[in-house]
Amino acid sequence: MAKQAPQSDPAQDAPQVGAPHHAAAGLPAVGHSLRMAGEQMGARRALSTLLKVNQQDGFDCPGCAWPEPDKPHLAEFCENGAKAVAEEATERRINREFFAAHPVAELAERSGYWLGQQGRLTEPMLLDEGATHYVPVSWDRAFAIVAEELKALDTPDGAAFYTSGRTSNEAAFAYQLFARQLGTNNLPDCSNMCHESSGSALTETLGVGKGSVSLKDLYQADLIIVAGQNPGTNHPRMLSALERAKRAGAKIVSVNPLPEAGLERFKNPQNARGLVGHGTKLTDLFLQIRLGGDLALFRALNQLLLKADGAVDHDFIAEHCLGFEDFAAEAASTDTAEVLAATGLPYEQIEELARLVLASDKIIVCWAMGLTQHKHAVPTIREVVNFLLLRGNVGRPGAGVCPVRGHSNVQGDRTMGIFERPSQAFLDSLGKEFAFEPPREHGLDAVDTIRAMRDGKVKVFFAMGGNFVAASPDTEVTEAAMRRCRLTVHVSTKLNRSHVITGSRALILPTLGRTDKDRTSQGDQFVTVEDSMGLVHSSRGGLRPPSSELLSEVAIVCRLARAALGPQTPGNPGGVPWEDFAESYDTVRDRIARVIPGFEDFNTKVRAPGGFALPHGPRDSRTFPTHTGKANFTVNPLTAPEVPAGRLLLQTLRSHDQYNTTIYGLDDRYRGITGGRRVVLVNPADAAELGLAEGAYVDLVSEWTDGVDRRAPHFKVVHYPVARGGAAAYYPETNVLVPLDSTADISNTPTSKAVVIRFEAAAG
Ligand SMILES: Nc1nc2c(c(=O)[nH]1)N[C@H]1C(S)=C(S)[C@@H](COP(=O)(O)OP(=O)(O)OC[C@H]3O[C@@H](n4cnc5c(=O)[nH]c(N)nc54)[C@H](O)[C@@H]3O)O[C@H]1N2
Ligand SMILES: Nc1nc2c(c(=O)[nH]1)N[C@H]1C(S)=C(S)[C@@H](COP(=O)(O)OP(=O)(O)OC[C@H]3O[C@@H](n4cnc5c(=O)[nH]c(N)nc54)[C@H](O)[C@@H]3O)O[C@H]1N2
Ligand SMILES: [Mo]
Repeated sequence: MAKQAPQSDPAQDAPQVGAPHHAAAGLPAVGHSLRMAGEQMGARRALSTLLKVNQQDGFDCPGCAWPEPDKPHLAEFCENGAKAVAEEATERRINREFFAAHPVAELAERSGYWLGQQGRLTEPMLLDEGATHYVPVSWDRAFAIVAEELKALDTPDGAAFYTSGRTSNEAAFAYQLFARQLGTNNLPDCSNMCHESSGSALTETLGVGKGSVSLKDLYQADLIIVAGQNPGTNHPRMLSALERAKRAGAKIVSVNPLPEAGLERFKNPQNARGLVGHGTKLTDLFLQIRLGGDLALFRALNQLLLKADGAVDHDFIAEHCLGFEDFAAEAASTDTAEVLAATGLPYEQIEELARLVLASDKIIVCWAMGLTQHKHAVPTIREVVNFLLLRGNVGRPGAGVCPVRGHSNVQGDRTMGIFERPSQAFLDSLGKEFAFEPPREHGLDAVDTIRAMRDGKVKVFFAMGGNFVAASPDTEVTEAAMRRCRLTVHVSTKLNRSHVITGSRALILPTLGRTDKDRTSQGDQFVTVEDSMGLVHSSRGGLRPPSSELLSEVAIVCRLARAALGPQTPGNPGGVPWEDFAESYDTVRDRIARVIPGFEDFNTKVRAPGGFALPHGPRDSRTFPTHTGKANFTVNPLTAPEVPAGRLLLQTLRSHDQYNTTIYGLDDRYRGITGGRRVVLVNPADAAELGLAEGAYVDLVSEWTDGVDRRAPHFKVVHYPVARGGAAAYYPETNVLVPLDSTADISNTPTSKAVVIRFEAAAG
């Protein structure tokens, strides 16, 4: 039997601190995943469900976007994937009695952890104007309310349609079509806060805003650089790929302000050696870089390579690239003193990395939030591309760019048109297929949506999944912005903070998750997703849905579209067969096949075992669909975050027991922290200078040019081997510290890895 949800809300600021681990996974990971799954689902349901994860007839793990190998292991999931599955497939339920018992004001005082622990949502709920409690509402009435509020807007741009990255391709395609038929490109998504910097940098330099490598490339690489990523926690199955690469002779370099356990040593839980032995040592060279020092590192590396004999692939550059001379001149001017200050690394380590590079024919660079969430994130990633282009490491086996995506279908959602700045070609194709004129003006991204709500310009906020209030920066500003809306709507599986910080009216629309069986009048339906490496495959849930009231995301979009756009029969301008879409996802896929390049014969190709790979010009044929038609070198002046004396730079990161804003538990096992989340990790030398005793309680106060002090109270100081000058604490508790206007140049991504803070003794 599954255990009941906790009644009380445990204190989160009294953690225990032990020694950090030096290896990831192994037997403890297996034990943790099964225990948590058993608590939420009961042992039998847990086992049968977990055996379906990432199998060809099963469902795509809602954990992360890491691809499945050709021949999946019998248990192709990881500890954290199992937690994500258990979180969704839990047997706990939230019913109308729950909402009757808890006023919204009380729920707003609860932690995100407690809210999530209550179970799956089971019926549509309405919080009416002036009401204190959510009450049940019929689906028809719910859609009528949204339609009514949309009609009352002066302009369609008064609405914003957010997407979190779990939404299937079919739902995403229908959703963006609905928004554009309504007349707006306001389609912000979690990507705006995540890998947008990668998309911006890669589109400009290579012409495709996605990674250029497959799993096979990783297995063939000579050198893999992992910068700004913690795969042991966030992409555990990547460790299996790194282990395999390592056994084939690859060298692995990790660039990180923290010594992350997963990158040091990996005990593969899928084989006996990993379960009981010492595991595989993964990292050959660890560069403990200062926060935001990566641009300086790659500039210095490029400078060294330009000086080395025969290091530059002149043939590749002459045939495929532009801008090499300007880049080379800039790189040659790199000032070593500036590099040392920005990176905090001994120069010998950078030289050692250069030697590894020169000894390697095929190189891959992997990265995640450690590179993307900085003010200079886009130039940093552009400089990574310069580094790879220099030696022709794009568009051949074993080499390329590997931005490791987060949400399991965040890449697919973008491919389907979830983007506030769609290309004209995409809009042309969409408009032609459905005989309507899509809006051409760019819409709002996540940060601009918050500004527009704050300023009263966006009045209807609709979210397809996610937890916008908790995931966004500047929590107080974002919450006030949400409260100014006329209507906030969330299509969700679980209760979260965004349901209780609401507009004048609010709706919770409960939906099926990945693990649930999706049955319509046309039989069992499956959906499709695209992984981090551009492979599209199907996902089919098998569990009985938590309630017969739930609709799929596709059905919700289609019924809403019908209610908001009015009756349109096929053949009429703008006619979309919404009813067919809702009943048969093949009919959605047939349209995707006609609108989006690479999806021709979608319904046939996706039924092949393992699905199919989307075309990728740079990878497949060294064709670069950039504005110049070539791969572009870029000039990226050296910058690094500036931190005044007496302050540290804070990065906000994930613990081992969370999925973004979903908190599974209060432990961060690999970092040795248990029983709480309100900790701040500080280097002992910095702590000594700042007078921060181990175990002391402090308030974190961020400083920004607007002069406002943003405060996160009561964090326990932990002395930890982080790079000097930086500190680390968990997201989302620290989002209150990230100023809304502190965003990356070009991509507008919040600088969640670079917040200047001071410490004040905590009250009480
Ligand atoms: N279990 C689990 N899996 C997840 C998620 C989750 O929350 N839980 N989230 C998913 C999502 S949406 C995403 S985007 C990914 C996130 O995956 P990650 O990017 O791995 O997540 P973070 O915890 O933000 O970790 C950032 C890493 O970058 C390092 N870092 C920070 N700043 C810098 C820097 O300036 N330079 C360098 N070189 N390193 C730096 C940090 O020390 C840390 O190791 O994971 C996905 N998978
Ligand atoms: N300070 C700071 N802020 C950050 C980050 C950071 O590193 N630091 N990281 C950023 C990143 S990388 C990201 S991606 C964003 C994440 O932002 P979001 O994607 O908005 O947040 P999540 O926490 O992943 O959303 C969790 C909610 O999604 C709903 N959900 C889960 N599964 C489904 C489903 O199948 N369908 C539907 N409709 N709903 C579902 C559940 O109700 C759950 O409560 O946060 C960003 N914010
Ligand atoms: Mo993300």
